[in-house]
Amino acid sequence: MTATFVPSFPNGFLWGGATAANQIEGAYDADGKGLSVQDVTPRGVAGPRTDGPTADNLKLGGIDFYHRYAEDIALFARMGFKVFRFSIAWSRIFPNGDEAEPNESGLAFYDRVLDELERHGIEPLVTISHYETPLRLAEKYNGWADRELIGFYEHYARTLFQRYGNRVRYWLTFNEINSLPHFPFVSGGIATPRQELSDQDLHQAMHHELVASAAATRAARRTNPDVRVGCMLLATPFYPLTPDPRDVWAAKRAERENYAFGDVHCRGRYPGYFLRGLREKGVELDVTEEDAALLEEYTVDFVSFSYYMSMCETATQPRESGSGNLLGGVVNPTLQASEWGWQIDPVGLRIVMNDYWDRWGKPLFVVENGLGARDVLVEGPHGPTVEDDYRISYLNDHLVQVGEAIADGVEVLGYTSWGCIDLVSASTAQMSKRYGFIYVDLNDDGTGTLARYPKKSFDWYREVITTNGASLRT
Ligand code: BGP
Repeated sequence: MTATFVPSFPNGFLWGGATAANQIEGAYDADGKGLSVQDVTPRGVAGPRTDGPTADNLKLGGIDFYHRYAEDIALFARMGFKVFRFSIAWSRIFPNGDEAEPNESGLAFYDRVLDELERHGIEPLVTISHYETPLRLAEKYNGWADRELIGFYEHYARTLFQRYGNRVRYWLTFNEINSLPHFPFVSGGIATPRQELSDQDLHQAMHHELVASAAATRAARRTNPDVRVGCMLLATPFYPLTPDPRDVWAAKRAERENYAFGDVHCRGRYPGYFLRGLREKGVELDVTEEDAALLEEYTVDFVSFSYYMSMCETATQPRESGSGNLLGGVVNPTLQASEWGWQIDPVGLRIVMNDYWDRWGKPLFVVENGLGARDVLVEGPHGPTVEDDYRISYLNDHLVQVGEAIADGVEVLGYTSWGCIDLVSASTAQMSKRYGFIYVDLNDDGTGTLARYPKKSFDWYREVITTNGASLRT
């Protein structure tokens, strides 16, 4: 008989929640902010681009964190958050991206956010670039396709480390860096439409981001040797659809497209399978001696990732494509899916954590995980609330698997649930795709009071944090 598994989280485990500037802040032009690529993609990552901000662009509204951050952080503190992940909007600090001097009002906003976090004893976890390349860099340079972006990003990152380096210990360089090949505009500020983008330019852009990440890591260590810099990957385990070895290989290949980014971040050089792919595509990467030295020397301190779902791959069967978090794949017939078709697979989280740990041996940080669902506001004993048992069950089951991975010997720094307060969806720009412990009264059409209401999961998560995971149901 197998004993019941009891998850045990280490002391000091960083429990918390995650957000991104473009999905929560609003105030798209306040205090000197420039436009970012998000401000012209009102329909989400995969939607069409507009020429400029439009009145019905929800991303411009966010949930008004720009003005309500104190209230929101106080709610996070009530749940007992140890850590809060947010991103800094690059175009608040450098409105065009290529200026020499930063915008002081933009810097001051994040000082205020950090003050508030400090007051509540919440550790900040900052993403330097979360799908928020300044629009000017896309228009003038074609984004990361241009080597010049490395210098602009390094200057931006150094400005952040100099200003906040004593207050922020954990930094992430690029959100879901491996989404670049799938959404080059939002992920890499590349204005050339995906269908017209050459393999050469795409891979060169990838290389520039990886070098920029290493350059930022160097700048961070020089500014304050105590900071920890991590990469951020979109994690999707791929399973073979059948035991046919050709399907097993198809799954491995799909997974390696993602691993390549982590391999460079963690090992400091391009893996052989990736170089073979470049040769076969006729791509000749421009890698300078300085690039190679930077990549080699400044590998990351930890690996962070988002995890929502797994996918299948096949080389032998008809493909039934599943919708998913930016990367496509084949539907797994054994799994249920969310209302948006994302397949729910808690065990996949344990698999990915073990794979990453075995492969790179770096501490992991789960910085995104959660369930996007349509919530219904009901009247509760203490005011409006949401009976979101489905979300509790999703998070519980995934956290149990984090516990399993820890028991397997994986070193894990913390867990930040995605969209800890309802925010605008990255892929669809909907407000009705909600992830939060806190309901925000805002509708897809932009109407609503913006009032905040704790959901049932709010109390559930507070209990999980208070008991350091002991309250989870196995
Ligand atoms: C990730 C992004 C986030 C976030 C999340 C959920 O890809 O890093 O910004 O939004 O997915 O996706 P969505 O908002 O599309 O439901």
